[in-house]
Amino acid sequence: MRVTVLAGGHGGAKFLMGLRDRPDVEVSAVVNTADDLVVHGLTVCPDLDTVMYGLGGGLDGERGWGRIDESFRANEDLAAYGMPHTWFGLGDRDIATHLVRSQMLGAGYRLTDVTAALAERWRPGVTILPMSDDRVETHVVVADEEGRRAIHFQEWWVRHRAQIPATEFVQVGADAARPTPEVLAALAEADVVLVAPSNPVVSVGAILAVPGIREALTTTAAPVVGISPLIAGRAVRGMAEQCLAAVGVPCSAAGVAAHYGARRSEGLLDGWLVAPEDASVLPELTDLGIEAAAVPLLMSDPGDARRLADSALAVAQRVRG
Ligand code: FO1
Repeated sequence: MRVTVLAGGHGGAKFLMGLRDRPDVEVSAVVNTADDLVVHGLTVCPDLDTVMYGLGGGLDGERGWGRIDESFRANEDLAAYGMPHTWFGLGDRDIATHLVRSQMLGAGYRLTDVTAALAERWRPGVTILPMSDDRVETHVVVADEEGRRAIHFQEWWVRHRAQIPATEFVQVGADAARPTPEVLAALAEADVVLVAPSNPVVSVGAILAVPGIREALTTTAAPVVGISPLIAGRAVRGMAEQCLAAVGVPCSAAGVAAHYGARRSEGLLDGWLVAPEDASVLPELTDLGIEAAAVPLLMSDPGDARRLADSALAVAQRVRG
């Protein structure tokens, strides 16, 4: 069974680990690249790397990003030289990934091909597909005593810990970006499409902002089933709550489902998984035309992730009828 997953960083990687281990499933992950940034002349792709390291066994599970057994000596010296942006901590091992990627991009390789080359080493067990080979960057419009301005998502998230209220998220470059042929094929040929429990605004939202992807999702014959990134109104990790508040989407499992919309009303979803704590919203989802189930969503270990993947595929089966 061919399964295509829309995924961001840490939540996406954990969910993909559960799915990958099913022997009957061949997985393609369409991964958000709008968190990407160029720093010290290197192209850094946080979500691609989190998925690659996570599935390849190189991720620092504590931090949820970057490499295990990491050091930050180079970053310390960059700071000693007074270089800007050292608030974005580049690990010494992680820098090797960015050097390989930046050299290949500079030689003219597409990000899709660079990602495949890096994955040769990590053997993630899924095909990792950047949502686009074109540059798309999430910038956050903030307003504080310095006035109203747009800053890169990473500056908002890492430097300011999302503490400056965001009024808008803009995917700079999205209008001119195209989905890769590999992404369009993965969406068209999928038997099932799953939306991982990733940030609905800056991860899944960024993927949907690439012209052509939303259309591919509404026209695919595959059932589209998502997993709520919120449990009882709280994000498991990351900044989904701050992002949803900024775009006026209710911070709830039902709110995110309604935000994505039901396939029957030009939206995305055929199915939606919520946590048992949110089982009370199931009738509301049914009214929206979304097949829903309440199952444990926390992925504390690979067994949890596998059970969640099985539940998502079971809902897809129900949708297919
Ligand atoms: N997150 C942090 O909170 N602090 C950092 O210094 C940091 C550095 C970093 C370097 C490479 C990378 O791939 C990710 C990094 N992240 C850091 C995480 C990053 O902000 C997130 O992975 C996503 O962009 C948001 O999900």
